[in-house]
This record gives sequence, C-alpha cells and structure tokens, in this order.
Amino acid sequence: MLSKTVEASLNAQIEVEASSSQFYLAMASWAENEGMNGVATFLYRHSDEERDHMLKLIKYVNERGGHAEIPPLEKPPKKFSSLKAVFEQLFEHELEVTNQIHGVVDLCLQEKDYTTHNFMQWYVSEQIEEEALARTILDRLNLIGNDKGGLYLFDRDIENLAQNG
Ligand code: OFO
Repeated sequence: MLSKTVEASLNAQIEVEASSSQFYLAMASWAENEGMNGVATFLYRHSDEERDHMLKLIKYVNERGGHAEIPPLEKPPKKFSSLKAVFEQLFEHELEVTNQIHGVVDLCLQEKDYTTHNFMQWYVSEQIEEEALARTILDRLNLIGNDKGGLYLFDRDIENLAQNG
C-alpha cells in the first residue's frame, strides 16, 4: 500500500512524464515541418517512450492501492530557433527529469517504501541512457555546426538511431 506522500510524488512524476511526451511531440512536429524527417521520427519515438514511462507509473500506482491521476497539460512551444536549440532543451529537460526522479527515490527511502524504491530503479537507469544519448547528439551537432551536408547526414543517421535504438 502506498503512503499518501509517495502516492502524491508518483502522481507528480506522472505529470512530468506526460509533459515530456507532449514537449517532444511539439519538437517532432516542428522538425517535420522543417523537412527534417529523420529528426522527426526520432522525436516522435521519444515522445512515445515518455508516454510509456507515464503509463508504467499509472499502472503501478493503481496496482499498489493508490489512484493515478491524469493531469492537464500545458501547451508546449510551437517553434524552436534551431535544431541545436531543440536538443539543448531536450537535454536540459532530461536533467530536470533526473532530479525529479531522484526526489521520488529519496522520498521512498525516507518513507521506507522499498517496493516503490525498487520500482523507481528502472527510471534511474533509464535516465543514465537518456542523458548519454542527448549528450552524444549535442556533441555531434556541435561538430557539424552550420554545415548543410553534415546536417543532411545527421538527419539520415538519427533516423537509424530511431530504428535501432
Ligand atoms: Fe526522458 O525520461 Fe521519462 O523518465
């Protein structure tokens, strides 16, 4: 059985995952409009993954005797200034998500909720991968700079990353 405080922090995390999904969906739509189909595919997939993260939390909360709340969502930005800005924002966003996840884990320890602590470890590991991926992408974009050919290849390669990842 979940304590009220753990339930509330998991519900807050549901909102974080839902907003991440929405944010990446907006980025995907922007990229598609800019003709960067590989980037759009990658971001649509990323958005789906965040929705899965949200669903996993919803199911867990309900399974443990809590009530998962479905949050309203803020409208994400429509435009982004550049491809690099998209991935910078994505990286920053993931760093914040990591902090939030660590906050939930911390609360689990305070409340001695070892079951939820164990459940949350999946999110802790996932964040390591997501941060690493975002860092790799940003490094590549920094190398490419404004080189059109480089950006073309980046768009093609990231599509492969989306298929294989
Ligand atoms: Fe991007 O991460 Fe969910 O948790």
